Amino acid sequence: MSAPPPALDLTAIRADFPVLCQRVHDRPLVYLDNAATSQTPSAVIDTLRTYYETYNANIHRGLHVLSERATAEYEAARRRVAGFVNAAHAHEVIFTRGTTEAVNLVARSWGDAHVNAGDDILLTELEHHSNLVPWQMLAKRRGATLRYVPISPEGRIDLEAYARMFGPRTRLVAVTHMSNVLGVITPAARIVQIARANGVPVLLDAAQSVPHLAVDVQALDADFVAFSGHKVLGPTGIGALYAKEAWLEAMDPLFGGGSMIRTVELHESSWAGLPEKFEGGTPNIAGAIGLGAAVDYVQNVGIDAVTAHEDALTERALAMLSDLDGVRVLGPQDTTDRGGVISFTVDGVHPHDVGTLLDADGIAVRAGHHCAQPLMRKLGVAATVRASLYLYNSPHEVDALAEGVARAKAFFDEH
Ligand code: 7TS
Repeated sequence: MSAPPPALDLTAIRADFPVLCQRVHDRPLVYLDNAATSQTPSAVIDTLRTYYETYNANIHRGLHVLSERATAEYEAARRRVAGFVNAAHAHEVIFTRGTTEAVNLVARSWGDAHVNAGDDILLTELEHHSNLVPWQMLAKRRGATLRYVPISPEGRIDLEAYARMFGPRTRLVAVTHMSNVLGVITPAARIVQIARANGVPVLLDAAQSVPHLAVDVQALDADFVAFSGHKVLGPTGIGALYAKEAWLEAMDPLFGGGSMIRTVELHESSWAGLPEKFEGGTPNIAGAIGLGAAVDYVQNVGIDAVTAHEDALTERALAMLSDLDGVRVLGPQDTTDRGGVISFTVDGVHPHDVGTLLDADGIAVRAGHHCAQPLMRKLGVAATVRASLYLYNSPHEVDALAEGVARAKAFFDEH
């Protein structure tokens, strides 16, 4: 067994996040909405500032010093992101606006070429709308059918049912790697193995996993992996699609325009090589470079140490919340194959009211359907309160959450 990862130096880490050092409603901010978006360390803010202050320029075209530097930093960021998820080649990482754009890119560029009338696509009942609606749109365009792998009451994928769902017309499996509602971590490697045995490619929605656990795209052997920069300490408006080189080589681009062509004639064009073929137009240069700095930051802390820290906080939160009368935590009740996304309901109190009362205490959570309406229906709830953790959260903040929820419950019991 390898040695456990070192404990995080929370004081030092928190000092790296200027936004955390503020008061909200005259209380210290307790930021527990990391599944929606994460906060930005000074290293990333400084990287963006340096870009705009010293070498803001368009890439892959200028002959001048600024453009050459911007191009070099942009491509270095691609290598950093590729290294972070252990892609075999940097050009297997396509910068996108985020997970949503990455999934849509595959649904269009890959889906339109491979999915036909009568085919089916396997999804699960756990999916975020971003890994559901693009497939509905594809199915409508092509006359295909979506089929959903069932889940257990705590949100575990039924692997036996999954294995039985493959047929001769199954073209793709698209599945989340970590639920943004229940924190369930899906058995991605096993999911891919079973799909591979059936000759079917797999897209992993890694929006919630890449920020919080080691994701090795080669070990997982996934064909497509989508994630967002803003959930992994990076800027908004930047994310990535990892795809195996052979797929990217074979796929047509989604966006036509500058930078993605080799030659353009009046009536036809030929495409540039990878990765430019999929990055038509001026990309989010600053965002990509900022994302490179963000994954560097996470790597310096150590992703296994981040996971261990969040596991400890999750255990504490599960124990404290389950101890409260009338509070029901959804999803797995321990940290086995579970991340720090904790959805719960409070008897007799609407989740939005819990969220509003917590906000008055300076505690930021999300309440609602979390862009997973089919999952909500499956769980038999209209909405939940959701607290989601990251590397800068402290045990003290988990305590503040539990106290805040207890206060909210008591307030509604009295009124
Ligand atoms: N997939 C999952 C599992 C997600 O959690 C999200 C965002 C997305 C896809 C879409 O990512 P985007 O960056 O393209 O928007 N999830 C959430 C959330 O849970 N609350 O706000 C955004």
